[in-house]
Amino acid sequence: MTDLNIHRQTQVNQDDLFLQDIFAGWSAVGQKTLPCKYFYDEKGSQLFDQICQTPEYYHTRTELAILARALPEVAQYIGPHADILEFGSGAGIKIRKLIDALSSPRTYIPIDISEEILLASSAQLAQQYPELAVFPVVADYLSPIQLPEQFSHQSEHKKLVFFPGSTISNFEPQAAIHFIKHIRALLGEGDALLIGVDLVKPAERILAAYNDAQGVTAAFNMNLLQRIQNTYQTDLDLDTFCHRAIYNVERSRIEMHLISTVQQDIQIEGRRFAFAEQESIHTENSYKYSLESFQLLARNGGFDCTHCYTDAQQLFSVHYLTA
Ligand code: AVI
Repeated sequence: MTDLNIHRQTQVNQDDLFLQDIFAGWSAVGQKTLPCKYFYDEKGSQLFDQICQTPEYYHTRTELAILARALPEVAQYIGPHADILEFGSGAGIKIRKLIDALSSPRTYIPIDISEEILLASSAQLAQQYPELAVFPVVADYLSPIQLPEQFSHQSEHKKLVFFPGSTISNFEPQAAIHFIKHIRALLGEGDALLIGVDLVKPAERILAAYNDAQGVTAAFNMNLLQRIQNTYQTDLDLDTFCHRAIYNVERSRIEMHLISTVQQDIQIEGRRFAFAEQESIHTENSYKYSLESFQLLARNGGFDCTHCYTDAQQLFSVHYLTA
């Protein structure tokens, strides 16, 4: 296997963090919650890849088609020998398209919390692109991160942050601005952020994408409970929950919930939590933006909206934002 220069920044045990978040999210007065970042264990990451291939989930196919058109232009704007940083690197199909389009990119810094998947995909990339220096960073990118020096302000090379897949949709709008500001702070003038953003559209189309006929999204949502069952001492019974995705029109967001189909008490590691029949655990928000509302957000985050690409049906968008 290719030698990789790996940066690890996960001091806190993920199982301990997850347990703390379950306790906090289930003992709150009112709506119970679980953070969506816990979807992505090994099984969850596989299920997410399957979601991306369902006929209803238009996001991935559409973004890839937009990228095919946009990337030759992006390569012109950013120029040769760029340093690329990617948040939440995943399966690696889109990054290959970007690397292939750019002229002799210098470094690639993928940041992901799932160490196994990150290291496997980084090793493959390093082998496939021997000229590219790959520096994987194992970290939760929602926490402050110390980046490898190759991505420092001093470098005379242009920097490009790649954040595809509309992961920004899973941030609350204020947190999204905060995160975009954080990205801006990593960049110097003329550097850029290339980001994919899902667009507002008729509710039926969006609802279908989160209630696919094969039930993959349901399995993805239910896997959070499976992860609890696999990790902790619990009497949790998966058969007493079901998946629900609703579209909240006022807030332009899909909400995913896990619904308790019975009244019950659930015990986890010695703590009990009461559920009423039909009570929900809110597991994810996925915000849908108009081109204008996202561009406003990007400007509030300190970027110029230099170029914007969409498909003919305006299902999805890719923005080239300049620092
Ligand atoms: C990763 N993220 C942009 C996906 C979304 O569409 O919000 C996660 C997802 N949840 C259900 N299906 C896909």
